[in-house]
This record gives sequence, structure tokens and C-alpha cells, in this order.
Amino acid sequence: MQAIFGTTRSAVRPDHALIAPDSHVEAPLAGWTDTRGIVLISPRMGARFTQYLALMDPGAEAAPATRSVERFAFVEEGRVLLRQKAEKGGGRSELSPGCYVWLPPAAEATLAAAEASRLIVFERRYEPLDGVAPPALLTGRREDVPGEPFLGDPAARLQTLLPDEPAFDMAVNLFRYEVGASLPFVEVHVMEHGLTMLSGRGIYRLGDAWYPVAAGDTLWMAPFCPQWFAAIGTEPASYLYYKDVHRPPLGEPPNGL
Ligand code: UGY
Ligand code: MN
Repeated sequence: MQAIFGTTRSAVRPDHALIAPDSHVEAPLAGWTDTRGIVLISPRMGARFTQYLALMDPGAEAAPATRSVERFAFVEEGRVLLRQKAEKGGGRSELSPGCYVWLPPAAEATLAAAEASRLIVFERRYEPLDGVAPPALLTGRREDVPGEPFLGDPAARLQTLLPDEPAFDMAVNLFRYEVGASLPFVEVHVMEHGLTMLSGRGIYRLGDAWYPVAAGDTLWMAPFCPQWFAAIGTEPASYLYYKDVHRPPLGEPPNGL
């Protein structure tokens, strides 16, 4: 949909942002060949994670993320080959739309596009937890994950794509709302979110603003940003979102004390 000249629904505020597709700007992504990146959320806006779109041409490759960084990639379109180094078993798997991979820091694995592919990627610095080993590489498919009624509402269903275990410091979930369904209350919480609408439409309340949102829009919610959503229109609304989990809210002690 073409925005009226000089206007956009995109809005960037201190505690939240809406990035609509009409304001996307492509740029090369470090470590990715033949790929156009669109960085949607980053520490430069105040977030503690990065969310970007990776638009891979056929044959494009992504090297592992830098040493301390974990990466979650969800295939929206195309076909991507995940190749693990020989010493890690040399496994290969094919990721089609709806498939995802979580790569631990320093994962010895690459992603290669078998055809033009579009990935939604979340990255953050992995925060180790005393006495808990970091998880190993993990892949999955959205259709294999059950959709649980959210706080008892069967019209709002949540799929939890990563294991809900202390070893994981990020959660990535899929939320699907029937038309007219909503979050049951305005949430205010310490976790932050990065979110992309995958289908449908709705209204997102962020802080004291209400935004019409539709498939393709990306939202950032800082910790404690009041948030609420209701699905409207003619088809169910769904979104993929990130949140930080399982780590002490005080953060790391200074100098390891
Ligand atoms: O997991 C969550 O905090 C989720 N209910 N938030 C959201 O969808 N904005
Ligand atoms: Mn929330």
C-alpha cells in the first residue's frame, strides 16, 4: 500500500516503535553474502537486542554470529539450508517457510539460501547462568508446536517456539488471534519485545498511543511499555515476537561481584 507522499505510519518513541514496510531501507548485513538486510530494532534505539529482515538471494550465505551472540532465524519465504561443521556432526537440514533455527553463540553452522529467501532474525548477547549449560543448536517447525489458549481464551492462542527452560534467555512465540480477540488486559512488564505482524490486522496500544497495524509491520516495546492488542478485520491476526526471559532483573553484577 502506497503511503501518501511525506507521510508514514512509522513512529519511533523513547519506549516503543512502529516500523511500517513503506519506511524500510535495505543495507548490507555484516557476515551475510548476497543478502539485503533491513534492521528494524537495535541497541541504537534503546533495545537490548537486534531484530532484522534478511533478504537472501539464491546462493547467499550467513556466517555464524559473532562469539557471544545467539541468533534465532524464522523462514518467512524461500528455502534455506542449515549446514553444521563436520566436527559438529556435519548435519544438514532444509528450512522451508514456518521453520526456524536457534543458533547458540559461536555455533559452527551456516545458513545458505537454496532460493530467494526472507528471514526474520532476532539476536542478543547470550547471558550465561551459573551452573546452567547453554543450549545446543535447535530447529523446529511452527506446525509442530501446539497453540495453547492464552490465559484461558481459545480465541487467542500462543505457540512457544523455544523450550521454556532457564538455559534459554530468549523466548520467541507465535500469537494468533481470531477477529475480535484481544490481549485480556494492558500488560506492563520488565521484558522487552520485538514483534512482526505475519497476517491480519489490528490495533496495538503502546504507551498512550493506539496504532492500526497490519501484516509486515514491526513493533518494539521497551521494558515497562504498556501494551495491548485487539484483532480486527476479516481474517485472524498473527505475530511472531521476541522477549527476554529467565534472567535476574537486576542484571549482571559489576566486575563479576
Ligand atoms: O508474552 C507476552 O508478554 C505477550 N503476551 N505480549 C504481547 O503479546 N504484547
Ligand atoms: Mn507482553
